[in-house]
Amino acid sequence: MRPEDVVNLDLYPILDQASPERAELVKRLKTELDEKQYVSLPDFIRPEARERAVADAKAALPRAHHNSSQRNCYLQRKGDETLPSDHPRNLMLEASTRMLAYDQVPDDCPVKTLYHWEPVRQMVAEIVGEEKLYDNEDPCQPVNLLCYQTGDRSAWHFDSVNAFTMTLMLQASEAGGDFEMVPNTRSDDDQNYDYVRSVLKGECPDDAVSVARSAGALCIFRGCNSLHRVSPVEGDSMRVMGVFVYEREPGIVGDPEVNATVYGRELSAG
Ligand SMILES: O=C(O)CCC(=O)C(=O)O
Ligand SMILES: [Fe+2]
Repeated sequence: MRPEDVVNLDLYPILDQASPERAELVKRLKTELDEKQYVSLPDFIRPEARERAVADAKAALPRAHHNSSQRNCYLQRKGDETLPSDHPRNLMLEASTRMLAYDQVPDDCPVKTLYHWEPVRQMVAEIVGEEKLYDNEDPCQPVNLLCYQTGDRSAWHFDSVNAFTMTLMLQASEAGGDFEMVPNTRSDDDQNYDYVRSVLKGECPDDAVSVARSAGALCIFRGCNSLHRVSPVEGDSMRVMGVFVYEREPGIVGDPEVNATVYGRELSAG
């Protein structure tokens, strides 16, 4: 499929850099991201492209890496014995997801077509306030298909490395699978452990916003300082999410240890 047939250009006229419609759209989305820490772009891809990507995910699913683990919200599997047992670093939460790495997704899958298309990359750059973004060049990380079957979930966490995260809902679950976020749970210079603990313990449910995600919706969020999770998926429909990583510099590849954990890749000896 051509990129023009993947992206819904009727709703998102991103092709003409000079058009006032595009400028207006990007400005609105940037303001929303700055205010809420997330912004959702409904019907960003066309139904045929979405269906193709779901079919690709289903075909590759037997090779997916099943991540099933206890971890804290900093994505660590080990706590810190020097801290109290109810310190956020010692609160271990259960997560279970099925991960398809970039090199397990067919090259003509619409999620790759979209990711590598300059008009999308440039639109995202402007929304997140970067002059320019680059594709990640790791064999595993640039584009993933993250699948959630019945009972799968992602536990409260902060995203570690990236200033923003971009996801695309390809297929929603029948029930559950809600993306929830507590905006600005911490800041760059304050870990805010007491508040983080309250959220992890379920003591402030009203602070979490549930981000509506219909199939086809693109979401850009700042997950570094805002705790977020995906509630357990219910029903037979697999929740399929495209996850995209753009970089501020060219030539970025991932950390082999991260790839071992997230994608189940062997760490080469030495
Ligand atoms: O599956 C989702 O909606 C969220 C995934 C997530 O937390 C992430 O990619 O950082
Ligand atoms: Fe995340």
